[in-house]
Amino acid sequence: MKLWKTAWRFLPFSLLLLFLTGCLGEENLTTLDPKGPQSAWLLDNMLLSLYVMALVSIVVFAIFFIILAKYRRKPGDDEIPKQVHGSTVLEITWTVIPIILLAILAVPTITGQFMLADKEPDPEVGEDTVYIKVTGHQFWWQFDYENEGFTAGQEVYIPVGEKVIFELHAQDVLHSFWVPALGGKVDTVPGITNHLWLEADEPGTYKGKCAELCGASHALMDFKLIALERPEYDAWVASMQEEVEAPTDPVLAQGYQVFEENGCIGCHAVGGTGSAAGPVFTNFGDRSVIAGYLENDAEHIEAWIRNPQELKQGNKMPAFPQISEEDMDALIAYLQSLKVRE
Ligand code: HEC
Ligand SMILES: [Cu+2]
Repeated sequence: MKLWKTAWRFLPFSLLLLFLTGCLGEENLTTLDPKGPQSAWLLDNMLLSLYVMALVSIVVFAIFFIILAKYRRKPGDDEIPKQVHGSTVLEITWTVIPIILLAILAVPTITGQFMLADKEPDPEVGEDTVYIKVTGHQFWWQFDYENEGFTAGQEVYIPVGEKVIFELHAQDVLHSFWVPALGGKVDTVPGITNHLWLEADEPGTYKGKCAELCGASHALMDFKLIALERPEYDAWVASMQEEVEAPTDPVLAQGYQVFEENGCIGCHAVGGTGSAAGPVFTNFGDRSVIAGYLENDAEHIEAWIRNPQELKQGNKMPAFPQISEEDMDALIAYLQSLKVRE
């Protein structure tokens, strides 16, 4: 009876867990539907251990219940049954079986570790292998394409079907770079360079998350990984490399002026290289979300600029409540005009 009482107490938690599993399906944020060789390997390896564990449990519990039923003490049983303590056959059997099971788990796990940690260029792509320097900031992501000479923010683009190598850094505190549909998570650590490679089997937008508690807005430190076919990817790179000219349209020109006069440009570079204190805006208009999670529309951009702390506690952007309505509209139009894709 006591056991049932305890079990009841856990019911709300179990239901809560069941409810939370709903979050896993959101926007590719699941490890159970792999979209690349890394994540496919991780899932296979996880299932292998699950099967081995299930097999062990089934066999052990079956023997347990059989023995419980068959050798139960019955009325009239006065003698102690035959004792098997010290049986060589049994001892050898239950030592050898686990060794075999562990070997079944160890061989693929160890070879897999080398495969996952490999940071050699893609053998088929060779010199064209894409290297991306990732920097985690409280609470946004910077992506430097150093060989190509430009920087992107919040959204990282890669070519499909190629091993892409990420060099991981952190600007301030520990973060963790994680694109569940494509691979495992690797921490970004201040002062230490970590590596990770990912490959996407099909074009698409994959959601990424910071997976290391890094401050008040850790939960909102999301990003997107966008995988494009090689020609499209090359076109994207070429547009990111282009010089960005000051706009000539009067409204956009006004917006650009507001952008300069308020010092936005000091933290948000447009075109060119070099890291800035905030996300680069060269392709701001292409982003599906801003600040990691807000829809990229006029309403949210304005709310963000006027009071970023309310939307993302503890982030490093100051508030600009003083910008006039007219200037704000021009500023937003200017930001939305910054596009490199159709
Ligand atoms: C002191 C540096 C700084 C200044 C000045 C600054 N920002 Fe920011 N801004 C940031 C940082 C840091 C973030 C990233 C916040 C986060 O997501 O944690 C950001 C994020 C943003 C975003 C969301 C970007 C995205 O790609 O997700 C917008 C839009 C933005 N800023 C607009 C502006 C505008 C417009 C101005 C000028 C009126 C401005 N910022 C001035 C630092 C700054
Ligand atoms: Cu983080």
